[in-house]
Amino acid sequence: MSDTQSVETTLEHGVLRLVLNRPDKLNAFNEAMHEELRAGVDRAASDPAVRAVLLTGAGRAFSAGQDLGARDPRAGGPPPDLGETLGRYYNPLIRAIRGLDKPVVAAVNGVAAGAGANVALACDIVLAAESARFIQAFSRLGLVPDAGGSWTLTHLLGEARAKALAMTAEPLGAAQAAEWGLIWRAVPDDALMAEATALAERLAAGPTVGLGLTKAAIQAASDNDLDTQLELERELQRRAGHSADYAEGVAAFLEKRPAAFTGK
Ligand code: T3D
Repeated sequence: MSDTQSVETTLEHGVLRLVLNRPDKLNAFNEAMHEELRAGVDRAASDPAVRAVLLTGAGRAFSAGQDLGARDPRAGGPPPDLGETLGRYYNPLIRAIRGLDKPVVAAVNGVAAGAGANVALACDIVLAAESARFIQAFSRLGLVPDAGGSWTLTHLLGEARAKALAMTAEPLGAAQAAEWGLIWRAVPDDALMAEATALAERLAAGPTVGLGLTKAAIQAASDNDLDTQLELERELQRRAGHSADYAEGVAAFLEKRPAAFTGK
């Protein structure tokens, strides 16, 4: 069921599918799209029926980043406070995706530019159509990478590649992005949605508590030393061990049958 204009939202088989839906603007972010996407992520957090999220774009693009139609300097007036937009929309969105205790899959169906690229890269598992490109378009406008891009690129690729991508704004193809470890996998265009849906449904049928804790552990690893991370693993494993899905997983193993996880 579609319930919004700028982001189409459907829930099926435990997967909340969020489709950025401004295809005539290559799904560029305006305020309405920000608000609807944020509402979708918030629903994923609060609705126990949601056990995974799939984020993709309508039409030929994933997202071209900020809607530049709302940034026309020829309209006159003082320069916009771009820090305000980041503080109000992009930063909370990235924090919400990273903080969500459920898996988020991105299916990058076409070009992902500027903040559009970095929203995709904030997701937990990123699949991209072979024809898709990631463009750190900011330098073409005199801006810096945002939506977490300066952090994500540097953590995943290292300074050399992060700086080159950000300073040149050269498009990075999906296959190269996968080879460099920026995304999980490049997929033939006509197979993308089926593969991404199957992956999201598989995750949605998984041990949701354990997957959420796994996400938290891996995200924390970038900033922790080994001792701190070992202590974190101990704490998270204690919590995972209290989940119903852990009991089910062990029972299923001992009974030589597939586990039927409930997400609890
Ligand atoms: O501002 C703040 O609040 C700070 C936050 C900033 C975050 C950012 O994301 S800054 C970066 C903004 N994004 C860009 O700079 C990318 C701009 N777009 C492009 O460079 C190109 O469109 C693409 C490389 C993504 C795709 O090129 P192409 O040739 O496939 O398509 P196109 O012809 O350029 O675009 C198709 C239509 O989408 C076109 O509209 P038209 O002429 O058919 O009516 C184009 O104007 C529109 N479009 C594409 N990107 C945007 C956009 N409209 C508004 N905003 C866009 N970002």
